[in-house]
Amino acid sequence: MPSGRRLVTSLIASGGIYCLTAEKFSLGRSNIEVVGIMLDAGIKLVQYREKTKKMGAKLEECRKLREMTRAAGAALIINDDIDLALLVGADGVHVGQEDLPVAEVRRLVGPDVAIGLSTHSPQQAAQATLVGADNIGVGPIYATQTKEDVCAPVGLGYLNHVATTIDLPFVAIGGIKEHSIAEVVAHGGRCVAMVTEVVGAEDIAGKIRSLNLAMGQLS
Ligand code: TZP
Ligand code: MG
Repeated sequence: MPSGRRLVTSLIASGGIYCLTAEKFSLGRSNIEVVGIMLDAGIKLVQYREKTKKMGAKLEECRKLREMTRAAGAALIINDDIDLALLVGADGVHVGQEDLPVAEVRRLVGPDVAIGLSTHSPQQAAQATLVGADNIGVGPIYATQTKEDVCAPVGLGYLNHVATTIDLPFVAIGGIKEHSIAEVVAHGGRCVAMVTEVVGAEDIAGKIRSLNLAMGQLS
């Protein structure tokens, strides 16, 4: 079985839809229910991102999500909480510019866990390669209300810069909707992350089908 690090790296490099949890935007459905629908719809990249839950509740949820993602052959990535990622045997972690530095995260997680780093500028993307990130988030592409303390949108120009000059798997994120996927793909996006467009859909499976279609028809 490939390591989680390889799985995450190859899935991001292959492109497709990357889904993140956000229970407060999930129309009353639990993360477990929502991720179950995502996996049944064929999603292979799931990031657990919960900013307000208590650690004990997060651990319980992530243990279940680990079982579910493993059974589906999907990767589980944990946002921010390195301890949680290690406890549940996640495939990857994702950190921001103001979280623990990538080199320190690597010391904690060892060689087999993928490290993703959010970037918002060409300088940060170049630095990400130097510090040993396995993949980078590129965004926010468009304005978004989903993330608190979010920086101004960096737009499609930055996405195009990463697609053409940075030698790391990357994930376009931030304010992306079904109607904007064409534009994201046209600017080099291959792996596209969405939060509210998916978890906030009444029909999550139907939304994933049409997002896949939008990406597949255009790539
Ligand atoms: N990182 C950059 S923007 C963002 C994150 C986690 C939130 C994206 O959420 P949405 O609902 O797809 O705009
Ligand atoms: Mg963070």
